[in-house]
Amino acid sequence: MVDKILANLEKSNCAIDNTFLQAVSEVLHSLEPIVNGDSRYETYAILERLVTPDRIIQFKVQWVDDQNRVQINNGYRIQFNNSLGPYKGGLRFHPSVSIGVLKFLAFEQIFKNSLTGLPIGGAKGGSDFDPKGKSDFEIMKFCRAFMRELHLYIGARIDVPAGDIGVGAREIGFLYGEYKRITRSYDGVLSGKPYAFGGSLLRPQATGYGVVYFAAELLKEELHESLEGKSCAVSGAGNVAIHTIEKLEHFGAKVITCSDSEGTIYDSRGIDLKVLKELKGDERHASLIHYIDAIPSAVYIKKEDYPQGGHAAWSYPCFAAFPCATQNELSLIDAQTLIGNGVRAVIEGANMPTTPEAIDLFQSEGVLFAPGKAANAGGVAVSEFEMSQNASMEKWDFNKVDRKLSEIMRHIYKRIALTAKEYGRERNFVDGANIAAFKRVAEAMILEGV
Ligand code: NDP
Ligand code: 2IT
Repeated sequence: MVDKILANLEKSNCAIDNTFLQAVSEVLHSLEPIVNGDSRYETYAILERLVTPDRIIQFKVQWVDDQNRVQINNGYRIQFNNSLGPYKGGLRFHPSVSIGVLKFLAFEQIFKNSLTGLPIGGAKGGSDFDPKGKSDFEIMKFCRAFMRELHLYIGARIDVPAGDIGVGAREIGFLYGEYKRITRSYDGVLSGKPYAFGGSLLRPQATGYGVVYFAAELLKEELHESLEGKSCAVSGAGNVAIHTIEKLEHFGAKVITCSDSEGTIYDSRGIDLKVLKELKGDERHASLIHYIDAIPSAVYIKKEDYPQGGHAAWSYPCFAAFPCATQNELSLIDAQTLIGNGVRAVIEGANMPTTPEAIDLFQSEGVLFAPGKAANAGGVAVSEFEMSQNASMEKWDFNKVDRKLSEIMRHIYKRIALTAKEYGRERNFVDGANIAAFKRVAEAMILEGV
């Protein structure tokens, strides 16, 4: 008993996590050419202020499982920067969640949200709660307990959480229900809500569809190519991966891989979305191994059967790769394999899925590389559309949201490509994204004073 408690404490208190430093280091290196040319950034200590969260909120989440056992989890919300608008960013429910991971995600969110051009600041939150294997009632009880604490810190003009890994419309529905019970306020304080009570059409699809709108623009402008008939590799099998695959298929591409935390599917005929959605849609957690029950010609590669340091999703020849699962899932070894197989573009659907060494290699080998903070910004953009609809008590139709989403994604591509060029970093979309996003946030921070 004591050992179990100590082991849990060790996990939540000693977790060494370098993802925040990884994210900050990439951004600061990108910013060198701009910060050296403008003394205001030093005068106003913009970089130091930008890498320090406004506040880190941690709370205890107590709930009772289906066997009437008391369960305790850690809950967090990191409000990083609200210079451009209310804090905005998802909630992640996954056993790997720690302050370090959420700091990296909240930091990235500042830049992503800035690139959308919309009035939203950066935040992230979540819990080390593991939704896998939990009943609907357990998920509901956990979400209600989580909101009992979180409601103290959020508000439609203060901080608007949404989904991320392990949090979809079902969880957001339970969270919003509890928020309304406590506050009696129907103000749309979360985005990604079910359509029945304030959700926006297209929010479930928005991140994945946006990734593909971005990719189509990038390929057209940089390579004079389209996605039609191209083989694409995708990792993940959750919200972002499923809708990336769906839109790639709409555009005539053939998606040959997808994966979950246990293994990878390779389907040379193209991933069957209906089968995939039955296993993994709407926060379902069945193992991908069952894909081959429905499609026996597909191949399943168990994670432990693939060589250390590599990921099977990246081991097949493809024109473009879309990492859509989690951070640091595409390593240097994977980059070497993809390049050896002739990949032309890598477009990130997940947040920071590519390691720094892999990014360097793609860039030096002339592979187009689009960072998640630009390519996956469609999700948060449609979240902001949901905030607008809630504020004005309107409902926009599907085509209106889709048109606005695709405009934003094309605009983000143009803005980062132009910025990269302007600073002598042509085709370096990492530097282009970081510089363009930074300029907007930094101006706001200067104007609002210290
Ligand atoms: P989901 O929970 O819907 O799906 C996550 C997928 O990734 C699952 O297939 C899961 O496998 C797999 N996965 C999660 N963690 C790991 C891990 N540690 N190792 C291997 N596989 C893992 O999450 P989303 O699709 O919403 O999020 C995916 C990525 O996209 C994340 O990086 C998220 O931050 C980012 N993102 C999400 C947005 C959104 O709107 N939802 C917006 C922008 C970015 P399994 O099924 O086995 O758990
Ligand atoms: O990483 C992300 O951009 C998200 N998880 C979505 C954030 C949002 O507020 O919609």
